[in-house]
Amino acid sequence: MISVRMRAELQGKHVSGAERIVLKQDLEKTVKELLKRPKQYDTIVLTIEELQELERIEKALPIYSFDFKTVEEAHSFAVKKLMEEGVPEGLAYKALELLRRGPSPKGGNMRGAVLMDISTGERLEPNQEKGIRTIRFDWEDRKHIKSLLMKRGIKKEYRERLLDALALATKNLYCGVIAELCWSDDPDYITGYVAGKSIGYVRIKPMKEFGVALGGRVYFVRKKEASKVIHCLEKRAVLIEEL
Ligand code: PML
Repeated sequence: MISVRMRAELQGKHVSGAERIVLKQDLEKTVKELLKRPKQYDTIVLTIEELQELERIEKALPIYSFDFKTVEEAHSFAVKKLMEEGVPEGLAYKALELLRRGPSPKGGNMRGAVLMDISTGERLEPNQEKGIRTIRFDWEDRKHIKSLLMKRGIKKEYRERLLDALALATKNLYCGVIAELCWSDDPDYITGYVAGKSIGYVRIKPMKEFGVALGGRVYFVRKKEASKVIHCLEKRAVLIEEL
């Protein structure tokens, strides 16, 4: 199988990214499809690599969706859910605040995720501007999963993102992340999520106001497991079989 990854930039800023794990015979079709994703860019970087090993995850996290009237209510709910996974309340708020302000030490977004020690809140990513990127993951049969999402009533405008974010969150937990908080940096997309083994993939809207271009991901991990988790997130290739 082949891993195909695309990332696009505009004036040095990350604007779009996507990836697939496909059969060699589908490579050309996949590259064409990924090249259509960024709306605006001045640079696209494509990485194509043959995978030596591939692991399989039988089932994705279960999906739940919750809508709230205000960002404050949505955030309180996210904190409650993170606490169910063992994240201390203060650290859940710290993570929300990081994404609200922009998690990069320079301010603004990071390309990768923040890795936070679940006991102390210490940031564990070796490079705080780059963060940790979860890569090398996909669905075994993307089309099939997409049609299942449609049957479950997920609207078209959400399907593609949900597909990508659910696969990513599923790989994260498989690699030893205990809980995750995420919302998009796309100013037009205000649904975010929290995820964990017992809470599942919990979609929450609105995690921010429309027009806000700040967002990102925080992964809560145990410090002693951080390097093993990072290795898994960045190196091990996984395909997810079922929804
Ligand atoms: C969803 O479940 O609707 C996806 C939420 C997170 C999207 C994150 C992103 O696209 O950057």
